[in-house]
Amino acid sequence: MADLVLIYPYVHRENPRRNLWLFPPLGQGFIASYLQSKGFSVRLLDCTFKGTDWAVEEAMRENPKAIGVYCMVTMREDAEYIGHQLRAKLGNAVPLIAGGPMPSGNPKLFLPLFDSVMQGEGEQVWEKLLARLQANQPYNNLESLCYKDEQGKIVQNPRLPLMPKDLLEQVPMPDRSQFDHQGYLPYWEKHFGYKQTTVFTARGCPYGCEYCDQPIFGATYREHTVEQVMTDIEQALADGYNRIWFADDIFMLNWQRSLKICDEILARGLKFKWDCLGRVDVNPKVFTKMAEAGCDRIFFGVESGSMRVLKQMGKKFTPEKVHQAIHAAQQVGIKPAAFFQIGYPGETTSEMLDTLRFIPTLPLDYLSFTITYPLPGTALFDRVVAEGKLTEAEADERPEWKRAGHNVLTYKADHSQVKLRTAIYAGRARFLAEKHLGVVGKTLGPLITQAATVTLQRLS
Ligand code: B12
Ligand code: SF4
Repeated sequence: MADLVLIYPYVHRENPRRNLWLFPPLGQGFIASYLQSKGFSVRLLDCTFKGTDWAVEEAMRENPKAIGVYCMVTMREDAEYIGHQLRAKLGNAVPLIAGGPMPSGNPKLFLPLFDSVMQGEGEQVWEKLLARLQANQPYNNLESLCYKDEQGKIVQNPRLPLMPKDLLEQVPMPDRSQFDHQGYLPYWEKHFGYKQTTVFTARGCPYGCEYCDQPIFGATYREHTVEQVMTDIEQALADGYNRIWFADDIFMLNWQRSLKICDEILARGLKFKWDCLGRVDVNPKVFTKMAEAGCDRIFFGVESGSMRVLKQMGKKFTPEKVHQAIHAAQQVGIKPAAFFQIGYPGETTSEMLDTLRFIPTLPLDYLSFTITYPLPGTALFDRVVAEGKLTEAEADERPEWKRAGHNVLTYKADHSQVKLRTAIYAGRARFLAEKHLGVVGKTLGPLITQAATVTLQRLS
């Protein structure tokens, strides 16, 4: 019997041939280890390979004092399904609490199906909530909780401040013993030929890009110590993984610290490859040491090849900077990867084409395209609402992003979904042709962009 059951409602239902990055729920792992260090028992239920009905059954079997369900934008339907099933079986006997990025940013969507929404960082709030339940005291007046009162009015308590630096530097790293290694290890081996898992070394990002959702940490940045990070890496390797994905928003934000982590990986003789997310405006000298310490790939959030669009996004870098960083990474043997968006509100056809022409000038190993999705809680969402391209009610009713990479248009854009998808297919087609077809690909590439130029100019 566990005091708390935490459910991660992602279910892997994709075409089995698609290679998706599937990772265990790190946030719940952090909550579990923190609460366990305070004497509470926690059971994590990850639906990825086992499904939602299994999680509901297991949650019932645990007979817990509370049940928490995580949610982010792609998981709303499954989180709600789990909420309905638990409510039907348990009535009001056990508090059901929703949390994670989506409930934190838009709590009303989860009320009253859930008794309460916990906004932001979970560790300390759960500690207080479980203590209240143990003492048979009401918990809804706790900071960070949001609920519907008896009149049906939403009450949103102020948020508990984020964990102070000294506490964050002492919290135990995620409880990996509860992750579903039997699901993840063979999945990764089969789909990628290596076994990768995530490690989280620092919380948040101080930049405030217009489209970026920061519902948990806001525009703040706090680090775990190098010692904490190394302990966690060593645990992940001991669990059987041989590749790490540093899941921080930007792994090289404090590049002196990134170098210390690299030094420590080398000093301990740890041999594994790793990936991370990065910005292009980092000191390129860092790449050399990162490569030495096993960095295989950096994912850069490049987003656009148009200076005007980059400025509108608030990226604070130029296409030239993108060039410099991506070439510098490639020169030391790191595979540069990049994320791009198409259909950014206000983007013209000519700016879309700037992106399509910019990409082939970069020595990229991997390319991802997304149709821009204005997430509630972002400045972009507010702009799109102010411009009359989306109403809040429409946004609430539209959990269209049912899976990663869904690429559906979710607001009244200046261009049709067909046009945006055509741009994406053209960008991908040229990238793949040039990457895999040698001289033939180099000849085909410009023809693909030419054809796309004519087509995009014709499509509305
Ligand atoms: C690493 C990462 C990924 C990885 C791995 C995801 C994974 N399963 O681990 C990959 C690359 C696969 C990925 C993919 C996507 N991601 Co992502 N990802 C992240 C990132 C950078 C870190 C996640 C993480 O490990 N955080 C660390 C832990 C400590 O934080 P946490 O999980 O939030 O947990 C804390 C709280 O949320 C809370 N909490 C956690 N669980 C629970 C449960 C309950 C019940 C409660 C009460 C509280 C609670 O307490 C925790 C500890 O304090 C976040 C941004 C971020 N900084 O968090 C984006 C983020 C979560 N991703 C996001 C998005 C949009 C996506 C994609 C849809 C992108 C796309 N275009 O396809 C896909 C969807 C994938 C899917 N499975 O459906 C958004 C979600 C926005 C939203 N409102 O839902 C975020 C916030 C990024 C952003 N800035 O927009 N992602
Ligand atoms: S998009 Fe990247 S750089 Fe911009 S605020 Fe989000 S995490 Fe930070």
